[in-house]
Amino acid sequence: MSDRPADADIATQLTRRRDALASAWRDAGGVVLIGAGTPINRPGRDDLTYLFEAHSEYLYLTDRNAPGGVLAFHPDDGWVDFTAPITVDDRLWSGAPDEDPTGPTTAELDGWLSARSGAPVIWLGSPPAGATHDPERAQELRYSLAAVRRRKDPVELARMRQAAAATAAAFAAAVPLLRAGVSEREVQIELEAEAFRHGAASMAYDTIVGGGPNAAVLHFMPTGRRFQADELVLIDAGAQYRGYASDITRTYPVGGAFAGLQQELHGVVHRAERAAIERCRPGVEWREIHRIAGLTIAEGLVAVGVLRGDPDELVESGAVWLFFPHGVGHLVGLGVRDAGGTPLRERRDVPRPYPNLRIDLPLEPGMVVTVEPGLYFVPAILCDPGHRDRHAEAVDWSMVDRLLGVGGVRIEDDVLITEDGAEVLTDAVPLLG
Ligand SMILES: [Mn+2]
Repeated sequence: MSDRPADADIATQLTRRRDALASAWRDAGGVVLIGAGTPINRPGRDDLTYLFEAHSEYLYLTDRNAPGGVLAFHPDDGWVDFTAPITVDDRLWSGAPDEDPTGPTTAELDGWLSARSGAPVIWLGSPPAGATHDPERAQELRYSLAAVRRRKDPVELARMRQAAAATAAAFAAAVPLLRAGVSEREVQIELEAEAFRHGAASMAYDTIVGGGPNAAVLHFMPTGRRFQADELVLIDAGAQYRGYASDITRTYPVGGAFAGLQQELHGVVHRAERAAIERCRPGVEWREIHRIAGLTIAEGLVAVGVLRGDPDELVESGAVWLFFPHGVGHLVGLGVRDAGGTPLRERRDVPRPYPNLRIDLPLEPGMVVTVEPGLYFVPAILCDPGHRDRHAEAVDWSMVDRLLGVGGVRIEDDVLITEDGAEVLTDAVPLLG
């Protein structure tokens, strides 16, 4: 892999990240401990564990993907990085290095804490079992950490570009396989193998490959089902590189060419994605990006004949969300859902106009968001008598009945918010149509 960020860049950014938090936490009123976490046992599988990934808060501040460590902060003493001691078992089973760690180990943590007795302890990251602390204070600190993490630095962006490049190669390998008779699982295998060949450490999430009606299941796990001629195939997959994710969706036609209506539906979603990305720039509210995507889909569905009426009203009434039933995207970076889960306390009173928004805040330079509008024919939604009653006039239900089974279309790219606009990090991924 070329263009790996140099270690010196990582050291510079770790200092910058920790300095930013030291200012925010100067008055935290205690010791902050950030735990890496420990491997989690697989129930009933004896000593097997799930793949270990250090807690994202620990990884962000140490760049160390190893279990057991604790990063400590005290307003007077600054940062102390306690790593896990290396045991004989670690060397026997996992080939841990012969040399002991040069810095402090977690065996010294209790002594360090008792020398600061009286200072309350606040845990972030993954606290050890039985740790006592103040979860409300932790939530306050986590909020400021999430604010720092939202702006991606050059090391993070370099890793995300590597992840995007591996994913682009993976999708390019999948496209020629989309022929009648090939299975979802076969496509998943070849796609992931190509991602690994291009430097992916793992996939950032379970790869989604859905053919035909399965394309209408938002997170469909690939099966042995074989594609039929003229179906749509929805692929949502992303390589992970040094902890950083890409998250990309394309919808392709089996056989390489969209049939008439498929072409129109794909065009609607593509226009919605372009319109949403076009609007991405600092200061714009994320809910506005969501509204524009929904409005463009409403316009497209009116043109196709599925919806009737004024597109703005179809957004207001909720009719369009029957076909676009998820948020337009989320933060992506250190993991496929990056630093976006923390509610924005100061906005508690702002009404949420749309369902399912994973973030609800204005865009800032350095954020990376997914923009992923979709348009689906989901029987569980569209066969609901309540929905059919409520939107009796706005929807051509007989046309919907004919389209059940078509599946759906989603197009998703990862978008970096720049000082004056946006850059699509993932536009090397092949898009047909
Ligand atoms: Mn996504």
